[in-house]
Amino acid sequence: MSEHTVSTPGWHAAWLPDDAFASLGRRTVVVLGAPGDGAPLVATVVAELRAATDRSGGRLVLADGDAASADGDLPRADGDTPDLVLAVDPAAGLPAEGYAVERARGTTRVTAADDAGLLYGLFHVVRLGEGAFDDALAPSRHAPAHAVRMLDHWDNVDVHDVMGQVERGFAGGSIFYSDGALRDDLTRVGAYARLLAASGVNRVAVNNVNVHRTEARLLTDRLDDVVRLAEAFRPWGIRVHLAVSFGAPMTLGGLATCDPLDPAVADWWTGTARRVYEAIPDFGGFVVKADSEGQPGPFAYGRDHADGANVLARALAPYGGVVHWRAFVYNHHQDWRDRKTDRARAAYDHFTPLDGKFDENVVVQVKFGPLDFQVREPVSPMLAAMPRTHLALELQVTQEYTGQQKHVYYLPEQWSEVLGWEPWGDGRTVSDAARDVVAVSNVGDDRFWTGHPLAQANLYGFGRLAWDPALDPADLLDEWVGLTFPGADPRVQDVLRDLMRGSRATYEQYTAPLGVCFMVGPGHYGPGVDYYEYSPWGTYHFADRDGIGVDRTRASGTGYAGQYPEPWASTYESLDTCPDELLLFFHHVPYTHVLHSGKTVVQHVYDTHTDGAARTEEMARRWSDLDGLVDDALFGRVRELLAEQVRSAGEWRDQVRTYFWRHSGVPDERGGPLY
Ligand code: GCV
Repeated sequence: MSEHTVSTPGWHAAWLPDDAFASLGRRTVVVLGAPGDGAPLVATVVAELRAATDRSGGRLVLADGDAASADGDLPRADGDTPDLVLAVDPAAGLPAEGYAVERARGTTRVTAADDAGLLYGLFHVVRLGEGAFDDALAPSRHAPAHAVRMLDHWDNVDVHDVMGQVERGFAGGSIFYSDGALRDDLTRVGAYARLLAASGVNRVAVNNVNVHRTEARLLTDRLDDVVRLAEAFRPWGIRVHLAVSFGAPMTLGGLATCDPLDPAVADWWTGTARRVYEAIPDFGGFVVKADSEGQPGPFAYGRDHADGANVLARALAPYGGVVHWRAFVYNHHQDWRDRKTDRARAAYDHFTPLDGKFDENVVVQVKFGPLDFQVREPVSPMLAAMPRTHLALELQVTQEYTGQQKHVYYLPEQWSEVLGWEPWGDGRTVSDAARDVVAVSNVGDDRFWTGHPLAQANLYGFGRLAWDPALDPADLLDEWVGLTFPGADPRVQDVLRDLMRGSRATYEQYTAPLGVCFMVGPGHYGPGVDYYEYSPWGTYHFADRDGIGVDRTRASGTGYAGQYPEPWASTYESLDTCPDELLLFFHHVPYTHVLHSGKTVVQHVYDTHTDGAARTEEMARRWSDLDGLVDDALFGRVRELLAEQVRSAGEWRDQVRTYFWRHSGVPDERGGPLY
């Protein structure tokens, strides 16, 4: 449990405070053809509208008729022209989950493809606030870029000895489980589902991909727990997935093997999937971490990952379920003396030879970079190398390496860069290459949901970017501020812009420089320049008195740069063209190597660390301007965490600067302290 967990009931409203519905709630709203037509999400929309209009004095009218009949003459609400009409119209030619918004003759109209579209259309109107009723509102059509927008929870049912209740969780315990069991009261899960629906998320995997003993049983004799979770998510259009262990036929089924090509193993998965669907007809599917960091997998039987994924996929196929099979496969028993093995190469080397061998309902889930959710690493080349395989891009909302929800780090800035990156340099993006977008959740039972209240913006931003990767992170930030702090003093927006825009760049400045990865201490928090350097998990910087960085070129290094298509293979291969921010990821260079910026590597490190840490002090000062302008508890929490960020950034600054000084012997030309 974090020190922030409160025992009293109640939680922060995040981006759905009642006031965010005020513009809508004051109006006369008509829902056409609802409810009771077998579309449960329409009932959710009606309940939201009823609550909003009751609170703010508006009026809700449920009218008969379909959307088409209302085209000319909008339904009258006892003589009034309605301000807002919402209707599902399957004939409107909108993509699944999509909706259109237009305004004419004093009425705003939301036409949805289906009931999910109606729900998303409602939240669109909420986001617009008064703007939804402005005659200047331009007509617009909306549909998700990605059909599957999923959050993976790394929640354990039992508290794990090392990883706790939520692996890499920084916001208290799990909102699902407590003390070895599903919580009795799932009201908060419903509130969470509502927040997710308002951001655009439509799938949730409810347990850790490291599937331990108790958690494995969610698939079988603890399935009732998953049934209850599915019930809590269903009214919000969210389907539930389960992380399962590849070893389940042995550990749960009592078989002597889990060889994917053994017919008894296939039968076990078939029977198990059937029972899951009998209990949860809209179950989403399985998430699998196999042959990865000690989890069982097909390698033990001389089989490959396609064999492994397909046996599960065939069990799910009759019901429309999918397998998200993770590509996070690498050797975590490396020898730092071995300079050939390169963790960055591993996923590509294992998976790309299998392109085209995965069944239709397998989605290979790829972390955005080749290592592990670092502040700066190149985009994984695998995302461009499996054209005959469905891929999911995996992001991490929980800030494992990015400040653990103690540091302000507005992740959409980084995700937007990843989603929009063009692997072939020809306009096609990562978002085009990945069918699904998935992220590890940052939520816990903390009253602010995310520990750091400002980390709520990351959760919100994930859903919005998964829906529309072209959204500008700066606009998304304003949108989140507008919803979370409705009617606040304009200084709130100014300060939050100041703190959060560019916060990824600030974090990068004071932590691992120029694409060197890890450099983190135990638990992946705080500086540990050599902490991983001689460990079996990989070697990340090879610093000595002459230079630093990993040679990943084809010419003289591990060859990783050659996993990219052109133009990137050549761009990264050459010192002349490799972008500064990734220099040490791809090249080993002397400390005096001159960057494109004109600075030497070592002076760049001195300067960025000094400036980045100083910036956190400014951030803390800026926040103090909001005393009295935002909720006291929220103000206090952020102030406390900023103090920790300032402390931690100072520690990073001093350790990294001193490390570079002691290894290079080059003084800081600006003359800052070195120890
Ligand atoms: C769930 C990193 C994390 C692990 C995590 C793993 C993964 O290595 O440190 O806690 O395990 O990624 O993504 O499977």
